[in-house]
Amino acid sequence: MRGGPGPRSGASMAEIGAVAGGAVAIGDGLILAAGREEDVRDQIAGRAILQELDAQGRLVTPGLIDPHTHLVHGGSREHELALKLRGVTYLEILAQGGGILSTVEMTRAATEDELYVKAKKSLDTMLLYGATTVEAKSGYGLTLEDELKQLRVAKRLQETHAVDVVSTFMGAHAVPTEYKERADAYVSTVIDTMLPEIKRLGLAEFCDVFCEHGVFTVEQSRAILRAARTLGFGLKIHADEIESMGGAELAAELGCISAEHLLAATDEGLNAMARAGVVAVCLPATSFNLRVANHARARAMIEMGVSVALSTDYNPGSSPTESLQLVMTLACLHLRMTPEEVITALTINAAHAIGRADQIGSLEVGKQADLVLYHAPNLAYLPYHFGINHVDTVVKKGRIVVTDGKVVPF
Ligand code: IZC
Ligand code: ZN
Repeated sequence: MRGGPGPRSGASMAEIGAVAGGAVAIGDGLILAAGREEDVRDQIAGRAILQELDAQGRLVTPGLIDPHTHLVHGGSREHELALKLRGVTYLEILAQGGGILSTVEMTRAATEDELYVKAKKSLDTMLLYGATTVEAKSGYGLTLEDELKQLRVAKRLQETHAVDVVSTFMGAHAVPTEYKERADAYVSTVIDTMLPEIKRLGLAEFCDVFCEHGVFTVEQSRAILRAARTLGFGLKIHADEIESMGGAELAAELGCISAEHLLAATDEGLNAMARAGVVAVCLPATSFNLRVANHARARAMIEMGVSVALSTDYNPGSSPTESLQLVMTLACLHLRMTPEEVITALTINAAHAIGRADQIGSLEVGKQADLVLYHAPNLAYLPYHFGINHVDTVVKKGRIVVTDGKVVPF
């Protein structure tokens, strides 16, 4: 699969460059050659081969990329299931002080080590299901110290885990209880205190905001993201998930690298995103789990020229799953994406959504040797045979990190 200069959109999302009888040669953690086996062998003729892994004709893809997760958090929220079945909505639970705010309480109460152990377990699961790079947001601390605690855990995971962790500051995830009815004052704290300190410590590459009715307005989101941009953060935005409020338009206006959810985005907003090159990160496991009637309009997005990526949105509330393979199935069935579009969305387009397309997301010479080998004969088999794990082997930076479906200690 070729990366090209920008994220894939339109018909090119389905052009994956699959090679039957392909091979990949790896050296120093990077791809030396990729393509038909005879050609690859020709290109590396004369070099010593230290190890060969025979895929036996089965499916190999680039390492999957999960560009939107709330990886580091305390506790869980299974009690919300009964509320949901009684018809209480996600935003109603939040307005009652539950939802994100209950995870904030559990995250504040947890030690850094406890958060690390819990997040590491999830990261192991993500890896077992084929993810080799994962974005991780803060946003369950909502004080400088508690946000730093989450971000330090993400940094420690990046240093100690085979999966690469890309860090995003999301102090504007909810208005904390102590700022109830004083959202503007909290926005000022995020801008004046949190963003500069996180920048100074180099603990996050991106800044994200939950722009939604009852959470942060378009004006508040704009103020935070502009301040973040001035400090040099890349920008992301949870936009138009539940109600249409101009989040997609704002993402285009500010030149965000990605906009997330977008179920209620307008045609004008999506067209503006296409023109501005903002990647749409669709999260079908979330709409499935929230039991909402509509899903992100991925087909319309692709036709409009918006580059679509996919992600788990792994979090303890709206999407408690680490499985990108489940996301593949839901993207086909609910978003009506083809398996080819889905793999593009989880590799090269996901890489663009986190600013890593020069290093990962395709099997091209010079990129990191991140690969997944599946117990599957072809690509369509993955979303088709759903609810189980097809991964056999994962290679990260040229090293075997999952073998026989088990994590190899780092
Ligand atoms: O904990 O509910 N949507 N943030 C925005 C979330 C879901 C995470 C959560
Ligand atoms: Zn999210």
